[in-house]
Amino acid sequence: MTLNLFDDTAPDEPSTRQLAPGALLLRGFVQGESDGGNEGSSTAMLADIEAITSQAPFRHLVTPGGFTMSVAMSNCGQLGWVSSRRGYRYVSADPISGNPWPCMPASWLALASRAATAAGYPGFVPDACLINQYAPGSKMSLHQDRDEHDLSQPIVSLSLGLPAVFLFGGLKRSDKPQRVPLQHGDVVVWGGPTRLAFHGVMPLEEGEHALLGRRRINLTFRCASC
Ligand code: MD3
Ligand code: FE
Repeated sequence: MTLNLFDDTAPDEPSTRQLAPGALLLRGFVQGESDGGNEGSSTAMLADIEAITSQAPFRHLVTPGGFTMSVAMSNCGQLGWVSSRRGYRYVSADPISGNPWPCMPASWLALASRAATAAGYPGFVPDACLINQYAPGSKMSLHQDRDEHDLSQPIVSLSLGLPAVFLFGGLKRSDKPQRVPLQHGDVVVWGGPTRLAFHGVMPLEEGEHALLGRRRINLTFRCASC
Protein backbone atom coordinates (compact mmCIF):
# COMPACT_ATOMS: atom_id res chain seq x y z
CA MET A 1 0.00 0.00 0.00
CA THR A 2 1.35 3.38 -0.98
CA LEU A 3 0.13 6.43 0.85
CA ASN A 4 -0.61 9.26 -1.51
CA LEU A 5 0.64 12.31 0.35
CA PHE A 6 -0.54 14.85 -2.17
CA ASP A 7 -3.45 15.21 -4.51
CA ASP A 8 -1.89 15.25 -7.94
CA THR A 9 -5.14 15.06 -9.87
CA ALA A 10 -6.40 18.06 -11.76
CA PRO A 11 -9.31 19.92 -10.16
CA ASP A 12 -12.81 19.41 -11.61
CA GLU A 13 -13.10 23.03 -12.63
CA PRO A 14 -10.26 25.10 -14.02
CA SER A 15 -9.54 28.17 -11.90
CA THR A 16 -7.35 31.18 -12.46
CA ARG A 17 -5.16 33.09 -10.03
CA GLN A 18 -3.00 36.11 -10.62
CA LEU A 19 0.47 35.45 -9.18
CA ALA A 20 1.67 38.98 -9.92
CA PRO A 21 0.73 41.68 -12.43
CA GLY A 22 1.25 39.99 -15.82
CA ALA A 23 1.44 36.42 -14.50
CA LEU A 24 -1.64 34.19 -14.45
CA LEU A 25 -1.91 30.64 -13.08
CA LEU A 26 -4.57 28.57 -14.88
CA ARG A 27 -5.10 25.55 -12.63
CA GLY A 28 -6.21 22.34 -14.33
CA PHE A 29 -6.07 23.94 -17.76
CA VAL A 30 -5.12 20.56 -19.22
CA GLN A 31 -7.26 17.62 -18.15
CA GLY A 32 -6.45 13.90 -18.00
CA GLU A 33 -8.99 12.94 -20.61
CA SER A 34 -10.12 14.85 -23.61
CA ASP A 35 -13.80 15.80 -23.67
CA GLY A 36 -13.74 16.43 -27.39
CA GLY A 37 -10.83 16.65 -29.75
CA ASN A 38 -7.16 16.20 -29.06
CA GLU A 39 -6.35 19.59 -27.63
CA GLY A 40 -6.18 19.81 -23.87
CA SER A 41 -5.76 16.11 -23.06
CA SER A 42 -2.64 15.16 -21.12
CA THR A 43 -2.80 11.55 -22.36
CA ALA A 44 -2.62 12.77 -25.96
CA MET A 45 0.13 15.22 -25.01
CA LEU A 46 2.20 12.46 -23.45
CA ALA A 47 1.96 10.45 -26.68
CA ASP A 48 3.14 13.56 -28.55
CA ILE A 49 6.05 13.99 -26.11
CA GLU A 50 7.06 10.37 -26.67
CA ALA A 51 6.98 10.82 -30.45
CA ILE A 52 9.04 14.05 -30.24
CA THR A 53 11.64 12.63 -27.86
CA SER A 54 12.06 9.48 -29.95
CA GLN A 55 13.34 11.89 -32.66
CA ALA A 56 15.11 14.40 -30.37
CA PRO A 57 15.99 12.49 -27.19
CA PHE A 58 16.10 14.08 -23.75
CA ARG A 59 19.65 15.11 -22.89
CA HIS A 60 21.45 16.79 -20.00
CA LEU A 61 22.95 20.03 -21.30
CA VAL A 62 26.12 21.61 -19.95
CA THR A 63 26.06 25.21 -18.74
CA PRO A 64 28.62 27.77 -19.90
CA GLY A 65 30.17 27.38 -16.45
CA GLY A 66 30.73 23.66 -17.05
CA PHE A 67 27.96 22.18 -14.87
CA THR A 68 25.69 19.44 -16.22
CA MET A 69 22.04 20.31 -15.68
CA SER A 70 19.98 17.86 -13.60
CA VAL A 71 16.94 18.54 -15.80
CA ALA A 72 16.89 16.63 -19.12
CA MET A 73 15.77 18.69 -22.12
CA SER A 74 14.44 18.42 -25.65
CA ASN A 75 12.63 20.82 -27.98
CA CYS A 76 10.08 21.02 -30.71
CA GLY A 77 9.17 23.83 -33.07
CA GLN A 78 11.21 25.93 -35.49
CA LEU A 79 13.77 26.73 -32.82
CA GLY A 80 15.11 24.92 -29.78
CA TRP A 81 16.94 26.23 -26.74
CA VAL A 82 20.37 24.73 -26.07
CA SER A 83 23.24 25.36 -23.68
CA SER A 84 26.88 24.44 -23.99
CA ARG A 85 30.29 25.72 -22.89
CA ARG A 86 29.83 28.30 -25.67
CA GLY A 87 26.70 29.81 -24.11
CA TYR A 88 22.91 29.69 -24.34
CA ARG A 89 21.18 30.03 -27.69
CA TYR A 90 18.27 29.05 -29.91
CA VAL A 91 19.14 26.82 -32.86
CA SER A 92 17.04 25.39 -35.69
CA ALA A 93 18.65 21.94 -35.67
CA ASP A 94 19.21 19.42 -32.90
CA PRO A 95 22.99 19.45 -32.29
CA ILE A 96 22.93 15.67 -31.60
CA SER A 97 21.39 14.60 -34.94
CA GLY A 98 21.82 17.70 -37.08
CA ASN A 99 18.13 17.37 -38.01
CA PRO A 100 15.53 20.12 -37.59
CA TRP A 101 13.71 19.91 -34.26
CA PRO A 102 10.44 17.93 -34.52
CA CYS A 103 7.41 20.05 -35.46
CA MET A 104 5.33 21.57 -32.72
CA PRO A 105 2.02 19.66 -32.72
CA ALA A 106 -0.85 21.89 -33.93
CA SER A 107 -2.84 20.96 -30.80
CA TRP A 108 0.01 22.31 -28.60
CA LEU A 109 0.08 25.57 -30.51
CA ALA A 110 -3.69 25.88 -30.08
CA LEU A 111 -3.40 25.17 -26.35
CA ALA A 112 -0.63 27.74 -25.84
CA SER A 113 -2.53 30.34 -27.81
CA ARG A 114 -5.76 29.68 -25.87
CA ALA A 115 -3.87 30.00 -22.55
CA ALA A 116 -2.16 33.24 -23.61
CA THR A 117 -5.48 34.69 -24.74
CA ALA A 118 -7.08 33.74 -21.40
CA ALA A 119 -4.26 35.62 -19.66
CA GLY A 120 -4.65 38.73 -21.78
CA TYR A 121 -2.05 38.08 -24.50
CA PRO A 122 -4.00 37.45 -27.71
CA GLY A 123 -2.19 36.50 -30.91
CA PHE A 124 0.53 34.40 -29.26
CA VAL A 125 2.19 32.18 -31.88
CA PRO A 126 5.27 30.57 -30.34
CA ASP A 127 8.07 29.25 -32.57
CA ALA A 128 9.82 27.23 -29.83
CA CYS A 129 8.81 24.74 -27.18
CA LEU A 130 11.38 23.62 -24.60
CA ILE A 131 10.54 20.27 -22.99
CA ASN A 132 12.04 19.82 -19.52
CA GLN A 133 12.04 16.44 -17.78
CA TYR A 134 12.62 16.27 -14.01
CA ALA A 135 13.47 13.08 -12.13
CA PRO A 136 13.29 13.08 -8.31
CA GLY A 137 16.09 15.40 -7.14
CA SER A 138 16.24 17.42 -10.39
CA LYS A 139 16.04 21.17 -9.88
CA MET A 140 16.46 24.42 -11.71
CA SER A 141 18.42 27.24 -10.08
CA LEU A 142 17.14 30.82 -10.10
CA HIS A 143 17.57 32.37 -13.54
CA GLN A 144 15.98 34.77 -16.02
CA ASP A 145 14.78 33.80 -19.52
CA ARG A 146 16.29 36.48 -21.73
CA ASP A 147 17.51 34.66 -24.83
CA GLU A 148 14.33 35.48 -26.75
CA HIS A 149 14.20 38.23 -29.34
CA ASP A 150 10.98 39.99 -28.29
CA LEU A 151 10.61 40.19 -24.53
CA SER A 152 7.17 41.77 -24.91
CA GLN A 153 5.92 38.27 -25.82
CA PRO A 154 4.89 36.11 -22.86
CA ILE A 155 6.05 32.59 -22.04
CA VAL A 156 3.40 29.91 -21.51
CA SER A 157 4.36 26.98 -19.28
CA LEU A 158 2.52 23.69 -18.72
CA SER A 159 3.30 21.27 -15.90
CA LEU A 160 2.66 17.53 -16.24
CA GLY A 161 3.31 14.64 -13.87
CA LEU A 162 4.69 14.93 -10.34
CA PRO A 163 4.03 18.20 -8.50
CA ALA A 164 6.84 20.71 -8.01
CA VAL A 165 7.47 23.82 -6.00
CA PHE A 166 8.12 26.68 -8.36
CA LEU A 167 10.20 29.62 -7.12
CA PHE A 168 8.97 32.94 -8.39
CA GLY A 169 11.24 35.83 -7.53
CA GLY A 170 11.56 39.44 -8.53
CA LEU A 171 13.62 41.41 -11.01
CA LYS A 172 16.73 41.14 -8.83
CA ARG A 173 18.35 37.78 -8.04
CA SER A 174 18.38 38.79 -4.36
CA ASP A 175 14.57 39.31 -4.18
CA LYS A 176 13.06 36.61 -1.97
CA PRO A 177 11.09 34.21 -4.18
CA GLN A 178 7.46 33.14 -3.58
CA ARG A 179 6.90 29.37 -3.52
CA VAL A 180 4.15 28.30 -5.91
CA PRO A 181 3.13 24.61 -5.96
CA LEU A 182 2.50 23.49 -9.54
CA GLN A 183 0.48 20.36 -10.31
CA HIS A 184 -0.29 18.19 -13.28
CA GLY A 185 -2.35 20.19 -15.77
CA ASP A 186 -1.45 23.65 -14.45
CA VAL A 187 -0.57 26.33 -16.97
CA VAL A 188 1.17 29.60 -16.10
CA VAL A 189 1.40 32.54 -18.47
CA TRP A 190 4.31 34.88 -17.73
CA GLY A 191 4.30 38.25 -19.36
CA GLY A 192 4.48 41.97 -18.85
CA PRO A 193 6.36 42.97 -15.71
CA THR A 194 7.07 39.32 -14.76
CA ARG A 195 8.67 38.37 -18.06
CA LEU A 196 12.16 39.04 -16.69
CA ALA A 197 11.51 37.80 -13.16
CA PHE A 198 14.04 35.41 -11.63
CA HIS A 199 12.54 31.94 -11.25
CA GLY A 200 13.50 28.34 -10.55
CA VAL A 201 12.26 24.97 -9.39
CA MET A 202 12.97 23.26 -6.04
CA PRO A 203 14.41 19.72 -6.16
CA LEU A 204 11.62 17.36 -7.27
CA GLU A 205 10.27 15.16 -4.47
CA GLU A 206 10.02 11.41 -4.91
CA GLY A 207 6.64 10.16 -6.07
CA GLU A 208 4.74 8.21 -8.67
CA HIS A 209 2.30 9.90 -11.02
CA ALA A 210 -0.54 7.81 -12.50
CA LEU A 211 0.20 8.91 -16.07
CA LEU A 212 3.88 9.98 -16.11
CA GLY A 213 5.40 7.76 -13.43
CA ARG A 214 8.43 9.00 -11.49
CA ARG A 215 8.93 12.32 -13.26
CA ARG A 216 7.67 15.79 -14.03
CA ILE A 217 7.60 17.31 -17.50
CA ASN A 218 7.33 21.03 -18.11
CA LEU A 219 6.67 22.54 -21.51
CA THR A 220 7.53 26.20 -22.11
CA PHE A 221 6.19 27.87 -25.22
CA ARG A 222 8.26 30.79 -26.40
CA CYS A 223 8.55 33.33 -29.15
CA ALA A 224 12.29 32.92 -29.61
CA SER A 225 12.65 34.70 -32.89
CA CYS A 226 9.13 35.94 -33.78
C1 MD3 B 1 8.79 33.23 -15.10
N1 MD3 B 1 11.36 26.11 -16.58
O1 MD3 B 1 12.66 26.26 -18.90
S1 MD3 B 1 8.40 26.99 -16.10
C2 MD3 B 1 12.77 27.24 -18.14
O2 MD3 B 1 9.31 24.17 -14.50
C3 MD3 B 1 12.10 27.19 -16.83
O3 MD3 B 1 10.76 23.64 -16.01
C4 MD3 B 1 10.74 25.86 -15.31
O4 MD3 B 1 12.24 28.08 -16.06
C5 MD3 B 1 10.21 24.46 -15.27
O5 MD3 B 1 13.37 28.28 -18.42
C6 MD3 B 1 9.71 26.86 -14.98
C7 MD3 B 1 7.79 28.53 -15.64
C8 MD3 B 1 8.44 29.76 -16.17
C9 MD3 B 1 9.01 29.80 -17.41
C10 MD3 B 1 9.51 30.99 -17.89
C11 MD3 B 1 9.45 32.15 -17.13
C12 MD3 B 1 8.38 30.88 -15.41
C13 MD3 B 1 8.88 32.09 -15.87
C14 MD3 B 1 9.92 33.39 -17.60
C15 MD3 B 1 9.80 34.52 -16.83
C16 MD3 B 1 9.26 34.44 -15.57
FE1 FE C 1 13.11 29.77 -17.09
